[in-house]
Amino acid sequence: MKSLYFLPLLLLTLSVFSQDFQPNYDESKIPPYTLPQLLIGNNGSPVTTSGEWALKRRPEILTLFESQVYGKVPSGSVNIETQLLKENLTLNGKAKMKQVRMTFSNENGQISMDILIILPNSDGRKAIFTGLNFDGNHTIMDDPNVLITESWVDNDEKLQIKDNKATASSRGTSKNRWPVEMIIDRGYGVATIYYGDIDPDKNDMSDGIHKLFYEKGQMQPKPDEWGSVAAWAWGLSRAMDYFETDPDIDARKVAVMGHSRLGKTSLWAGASDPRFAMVISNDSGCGGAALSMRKIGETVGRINTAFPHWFCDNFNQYNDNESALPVDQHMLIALVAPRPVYVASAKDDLWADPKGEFLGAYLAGQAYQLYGLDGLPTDTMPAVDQPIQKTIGYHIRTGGHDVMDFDWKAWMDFADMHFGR
Ligand code: GTR
Repeated sequence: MKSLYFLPLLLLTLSVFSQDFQPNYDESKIPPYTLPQLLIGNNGSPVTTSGEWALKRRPEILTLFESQVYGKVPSGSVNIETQLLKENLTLNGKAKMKQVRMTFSNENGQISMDILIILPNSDGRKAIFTGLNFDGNHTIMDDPNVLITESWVDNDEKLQIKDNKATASSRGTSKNRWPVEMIIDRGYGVATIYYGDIDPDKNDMSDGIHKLFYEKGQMQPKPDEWGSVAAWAWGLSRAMDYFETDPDIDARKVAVMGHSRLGKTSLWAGASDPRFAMVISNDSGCGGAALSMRKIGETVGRINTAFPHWFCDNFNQYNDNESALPVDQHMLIALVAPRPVYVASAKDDLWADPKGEFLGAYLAGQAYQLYGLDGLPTDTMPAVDQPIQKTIGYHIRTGGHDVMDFDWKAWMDFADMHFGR
């Protein structure tokens, strides 16, 4: 996804980052930096009330993230057709499962995304956790009723995936990240979508949802138009459109959750779509909850080189040039205010910069204070495995880059608190 305009910059970036990127993990080697001010408007005046925040400052920041980081959704439209494909009981009758297909089409083409929904088998609308998955809906549980994605998937020897086609060999292989039964037992539902249904995770902008929004002759997004993260977030918002129509779901209690690149996505989905009542990012790192200006672990230049399709092309301007950024990631988290937001880190996940993720969450607190709500109480990180849960939540757990039961338990406690259970 590289327009010619950016060719010189791209060549420079490749030479600097491709061969021997050496991540810095030493706090004492972080270059001095000055973060952009969350509560000073573009015109230089301070923002002191929630009204000024909501009406002026928040839209300014949102626009900056749209044009400089994730890219905006182009104007244009698609027809949406929603179809209930399959409905059955699962988990020994404890839960009901629905599979809903949303098909997006226009004169440029057609794609479909399947939402797998599992809800406690009892009366009443349910609060749910929704999030994208990496390998297909059929990987999150063993139930053979879950349809196998027909979309492009990455080849994977371990999962026996060849020719970019998923098969039953990968069924249930992500179930450790999706403790569905534990979630159902706590009274919540789960709704998940394979991210590749929305946009295959490869540097090819001729497929996925991007293509449906091209103007005549357009081959790739413009420099300020959406990369894959924003496309995946768009898919989550379309799922939200569906949740609003499902009588079994309480659409006012939808928590959007994601891990790693999909944690960057859940933050952007929650920032750009206020219908998500709670936002959770797990190990989201660079381009997620971590402050870019710390340049520790993964950096902007490195991420744009390794994954040129995730962000908009304008984001390349900040490769090894973080001090020029008009926003940093604490401002992304602040866009969720006053809704509850949770940032989770893992102790051994240094690539994602746990301290930078913590500081992002801590500094976002300024926006919450305007609403009289509590963010994180201090700028000192909590001990490992000791969640802090205010309107902003944070924990750093034992272990590495993954989603574990510890994380889910903490998020459900947080949801109990904020969803009034
Ligand atoms: C890494 C990438 C991270 C993170 C991760 C993932 O390779 O550098 O930013 O997104 O992938 O999504 O698993």
